[in-house]
Amino acid sequence: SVALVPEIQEPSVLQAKKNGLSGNGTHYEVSENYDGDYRFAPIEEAQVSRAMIKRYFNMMYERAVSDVVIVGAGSAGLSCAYHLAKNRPDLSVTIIEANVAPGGGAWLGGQLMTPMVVRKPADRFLTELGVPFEDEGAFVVVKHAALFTATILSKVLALPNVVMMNATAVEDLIVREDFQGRQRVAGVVTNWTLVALNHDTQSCMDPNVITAPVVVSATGHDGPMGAFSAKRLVSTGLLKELGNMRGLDMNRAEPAIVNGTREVVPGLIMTGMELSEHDGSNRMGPTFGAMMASGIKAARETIRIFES
Ligand code: AHZ
Repeated sequence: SVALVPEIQEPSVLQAKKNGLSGNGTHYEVSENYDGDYRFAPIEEAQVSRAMIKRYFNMMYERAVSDVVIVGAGSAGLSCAYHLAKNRPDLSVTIIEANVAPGGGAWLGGQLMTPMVVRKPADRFLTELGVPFEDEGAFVVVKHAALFTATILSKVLALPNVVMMNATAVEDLIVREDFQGRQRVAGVVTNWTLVALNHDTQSCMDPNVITAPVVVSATGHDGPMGAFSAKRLVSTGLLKELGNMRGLDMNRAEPAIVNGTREVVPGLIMTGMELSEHDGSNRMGPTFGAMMASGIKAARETIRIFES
């Protein structure tokens, strides 16, 4: 039979020599000499493409059926992912993030300033992650919000049961009737974010799907894409109307978000500031403890569903 897709050969000795390198095809002479003789192992350009493509599309293939999909990789979504994936290594956790850069608003504190304020007792989560802070009594301050976000991102992505597709938007929810006749969220509908933003400029660009028994929505408050699931629940008739986020009140807002974190419709757990739009609770502004504690609670709720 004729191979339609040829195997890429290891860069040949000839090619290696042409590039001024010596080697026998598998063992290349490399040099980490920074004084003008730094030599890399040779590569065929297509090897780079295939190294990425096969991993990415294998990942998409496998995660088309996931145990949990987390929508949004802001402070709430990442806190949920960390607690969930660490405590249940048997569950496949798939994070979908619309932006190229995961982290949501948690690269900064408030008004584009870098320090991040976390009210006690949520500082315990920082200690668990190994993020240093200054203690101010009732609250602690991380010197730069990016220190929290970079640390939790690196820990989440290192967990073997977690994958993240960024630059990918959740465009819709899969909603099915369960055996009791109740409407149940059973997964998400995805598209590349660049496509999701261009549905008005091109003819139909159909999406893709990921099924999961539990979806955790952590898409933040209203914005270009925010409060996605809360709004979609309204347009599908599963929620009568949006509560709409109320004005800033730190003391009311933070406990309301954490204590309100729950399965808002069967199969869909909501966490973080998206809940303020769903429930009509206050915003807290630049204090992040509620995002961490709400993410952890969403993870616990998810585990409870899998254990029931
Ligand atoms: O890109 C969004 C962000 O990274 C992502 N997202 C939104 N819609 C999406 C969709 N598909 C995939 N349809 C989507 N991803 O969700 C992430 C939300 O992160 P965030 O930081 O905006 O929300 P959060 O709830 O994790 O943290 C909120 C932080 C805030 S806002 C606030 C206030 O305004 O008072 N206070 C705090 C602490």
